[in-house]
Amino acid sequence: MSFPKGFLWGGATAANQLEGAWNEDGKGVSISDLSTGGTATQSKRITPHLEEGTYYPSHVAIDHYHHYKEDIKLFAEMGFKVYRFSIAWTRIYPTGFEDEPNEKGLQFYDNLIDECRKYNIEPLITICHYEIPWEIVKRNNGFYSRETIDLFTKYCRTIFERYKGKVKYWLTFNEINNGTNPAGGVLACGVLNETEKPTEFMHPVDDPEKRFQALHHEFVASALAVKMAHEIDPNYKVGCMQIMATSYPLTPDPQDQILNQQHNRRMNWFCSDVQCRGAYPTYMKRYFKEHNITIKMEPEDAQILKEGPVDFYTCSYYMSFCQTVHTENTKETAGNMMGGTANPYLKASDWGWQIDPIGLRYSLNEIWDRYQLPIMVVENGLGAYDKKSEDGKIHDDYRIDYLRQHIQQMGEAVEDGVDLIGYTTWGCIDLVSASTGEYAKRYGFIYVNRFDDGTGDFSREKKDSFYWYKKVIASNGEDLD
Ligand code: BGP
Repeated sequence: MSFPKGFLWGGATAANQLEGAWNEDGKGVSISDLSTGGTATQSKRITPHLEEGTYYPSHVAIDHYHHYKEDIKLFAEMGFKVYRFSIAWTRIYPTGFEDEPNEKGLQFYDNLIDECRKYNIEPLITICHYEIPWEIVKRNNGFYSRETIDLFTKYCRTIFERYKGKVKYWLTFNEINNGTNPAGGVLACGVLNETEKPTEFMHPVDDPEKRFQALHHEFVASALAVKMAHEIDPNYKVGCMQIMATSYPLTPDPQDQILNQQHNRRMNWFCSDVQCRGAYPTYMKRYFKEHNITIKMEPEDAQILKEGPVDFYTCSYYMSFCQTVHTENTKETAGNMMGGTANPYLKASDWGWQIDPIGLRYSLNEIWDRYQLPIMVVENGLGAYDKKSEDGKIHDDYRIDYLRQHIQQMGEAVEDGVDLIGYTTWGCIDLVSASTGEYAKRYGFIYVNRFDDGTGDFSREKKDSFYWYKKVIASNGEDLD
């Protein structure tokens, strides 16, 4: 299996899950800073105010803000060609409403980018990764208000101008299509219909019309950002970022095919169709009609979408589900902020996400056939309980197995003709889980001594997967042993 020359191997993180320093150097409060810890069975909560004595994992996370040099050095040692991270909007515009950006926040990302450049690591920057400023959530219900488009494009202009010449790849909204689900709508769109009392993250007060209206504003904001980026620097490439929640019909019953097609259209294709093709797909008309959803659009919106399609497609990929009308003997399975019918041919991770490497090959082919745009897999990995062995080391052969099988299937997709240009594994260094707010769910090649009871000295250690991934990168994906 051979990957194209110049293939971008690397890892991915998000500011709120690793930086910590939540109120340092002028940073404001984001929705994630008001998210408590949780577990797979106990939903994390979003609280309207900081509760005394409550634990908020983003506040310290893995303290990357003060360890970034050490962390980037370790990424460089593995041979990373690319590092995907996000900028915390609240470091640049603390509430989102200021006229002038926060210089100290801008400086932090200057330093981070320079550190990557020092090792020839290409930065891949997510502009908005579940980190909408809390003031925007409170005052505007996130992207539900049209005003938030301007707040977002102001932020984009600031960072596009500031980092010109040092960055090539940008992603507008992380997992934008998560906004088609209730919990995802909170994180991806900042739509929180109840801000006076705590919200159980997995069970928010949901208003689908508001979520889809917010998504519309994100589409417009994203298209404006793409156009602006190209005007500021013609070398900029701007991508979309989707959750690829691969889904199969459980049985050959034609009813299952239709159910699955409808599910896929809403979940996996709607947002990328708008962002890659520059227009709403016709199939959503019926969905909106049947769900009593009316989206307010301004006359200029269609033209804005048309003028701002993305340059490349990216997605996260962790697991797959099935769809069926025959629910009598089926089991439900957990997944990335959503659930579905379990596939009897697949095994699940410790958190119940069904592991499906072939689904990655299948989906990459589907994406390529649909858009003919370069593709990057910008999240993939295994969240697992890592335990130190008697020799004091983490022998994470289960993680290596997971990644090996997914890389093999990406290789198959490349052979199939897919224009795959990069791969960044999720949580290349242990960090806080997005869905459950835990440290215990670890993804990294690098172990971080920090635990859910608040103990740990933040020291970093290499796991077995660290040395393995280094070989994978050095051999451009040929040595997977
Ligand atoms: C994606 C998010 C990431 C990340 C990952 C793993 O949905 O973009 O932020 O955390 O999933 O999910 P979790 O952290 O819940 O295991």
